Amino acid sequence: MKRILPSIAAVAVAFCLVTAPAYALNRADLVNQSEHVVDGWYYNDWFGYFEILDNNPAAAAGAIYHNEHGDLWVTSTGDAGWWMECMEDILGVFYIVADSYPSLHSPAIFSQVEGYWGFYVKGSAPKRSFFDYGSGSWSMIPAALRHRPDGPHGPVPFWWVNHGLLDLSRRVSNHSPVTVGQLKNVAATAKAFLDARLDMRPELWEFAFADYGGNPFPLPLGDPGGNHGVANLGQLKYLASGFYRVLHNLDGFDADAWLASMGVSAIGGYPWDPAAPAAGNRRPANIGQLKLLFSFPLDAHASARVQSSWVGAYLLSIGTPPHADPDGDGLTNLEEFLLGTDPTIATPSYSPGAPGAPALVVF
Ligand SMILES: [Ca+2]
Repeated sequence: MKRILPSIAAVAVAFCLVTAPAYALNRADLVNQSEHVVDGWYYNDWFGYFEILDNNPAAAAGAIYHNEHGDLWVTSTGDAGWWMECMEDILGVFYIVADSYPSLHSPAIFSQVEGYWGFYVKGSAPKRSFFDYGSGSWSMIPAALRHRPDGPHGPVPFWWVNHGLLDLSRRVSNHSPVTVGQLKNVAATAKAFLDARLDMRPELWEFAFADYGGNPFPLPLGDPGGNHGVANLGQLKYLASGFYRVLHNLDGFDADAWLASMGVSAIGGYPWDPAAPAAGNRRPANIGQLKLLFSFPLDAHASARVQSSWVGAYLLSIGTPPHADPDGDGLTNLEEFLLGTDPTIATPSYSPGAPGAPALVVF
């Protein structure tokens, strides 16, 4: 930090020439403008979650861990904003003002990503997109920068936020019990996410739940009385089971490695012991367990796809050889399943340029 402080002061002076210094804000002011959530964590409407790392909220300068930006050293600018320096020397230094955030300024003399007025796209972590007003182009910050898409309520992936599963302004303890309504809402949303993300077919959900009680979807959401009851571990495991069958049959996503990073061992493909005494299933499920089971970070694994070998296993289970072509149209049963065509009726050829080929419509 010491090496940049004199230069920060110099630029702060430069800024003062163009932005009249009405007042000075330091890190303690940032803390005071935010709501204390839990432990060292704070939250405010414009900047989101951050954690102070020195247990000293009154410090005028110091480190914070920000939910999306990572480790930052925060100092005063001498006026209405803050200097925030990336402590891993990747993002450089940013000048941030509450009224204009997520627009921010990175002076060229410090920044390793070119000096510019940029616009940070909230929620674009871990890739973290910035729009450079100077060049009129987008830039992406390397995902390697330390980042965890969580907060005091974490771990939670961004698809939870993007699908409205999490109200970041509310405090919920991981030890709170889960209601049946919350469990159904999370499971239904997770299914909708996977349906869109993996182009899941309904038949694969049937297959995924076949060994663990049968496909529960669509869930009976309209049950106001029951929805306020406390969900138990058996219900949680049942609803999560099909998801883990799907997650363990993806290319491009290692479910076991992800669980291991969370401190959980998968036993027989499930993040719980299937041989555990059934009596334990009547214990209440808590919010932390719900988040853990449904917080698979697929939005960070863009290449993840359902394995064709798993689809083939499903086809075999219903007596349809995956590589056979009973209608002789040149498409195997596996290909027809993935295309959504009927494997018993020859699909018209649609090679590019063939007469009558369907046009590709781009919206
Ligand atoms: Ca065929």
